[in-house]
Amino acid sequence: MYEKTLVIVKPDGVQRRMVGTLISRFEKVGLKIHAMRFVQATDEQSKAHYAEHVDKPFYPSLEAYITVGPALVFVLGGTGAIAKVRQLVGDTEPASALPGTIRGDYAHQPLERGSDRFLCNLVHASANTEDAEREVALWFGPDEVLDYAMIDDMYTGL
Ligand code: IDP
Ligand code: MG
Repeated sequence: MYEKTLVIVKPDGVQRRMVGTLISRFEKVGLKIHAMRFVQATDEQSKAHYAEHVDKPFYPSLEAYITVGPALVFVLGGTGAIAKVRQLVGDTEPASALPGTIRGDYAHQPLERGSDRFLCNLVHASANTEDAEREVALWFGPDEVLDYAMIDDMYTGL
């Protein structure tokens, strides 16, 4: 099924000049960009986006991390895109993320879950259908999520 999912290049990805590299990883597997915005997230946006984590002990460090500088927020689409993007992104903990995943390849920070410091892992990706719908609507208005044909769509049937 065709799905849309929300992805964020977090501030560490921007500050490490990895925006182009990371977008490229998603384009290479055939995902389509439907929306994109460069944002300095507010504390309120962090709390809304990470609602499930607001009461956890690590939340203050997560909010400090996601608001430390601008982030690139975007919507990607494709068949099974939600699970596909999560697979590409890899495990939350950089040390456990498999080689070949974005976090496994580029996020070398040795911090583990339970730390009260920043757990920098370069990208966010929606975890499931419900989160994807909620997160896309949180960051983009309906008119900002664009549907259009890719070059390969134009040759279908030839
Ligand atoms: P996910 O990003 O792989 O979906 P979640 O468990 O939803 O992982 O956590 C959201 C984000 O919060 C993580 O990507 C990471 O930046 C941060 N985080 C998660 N667990 C911890 C922790 O134990 N300490 C510090 N930060 C954490
Ligand atoms: Mg999550």
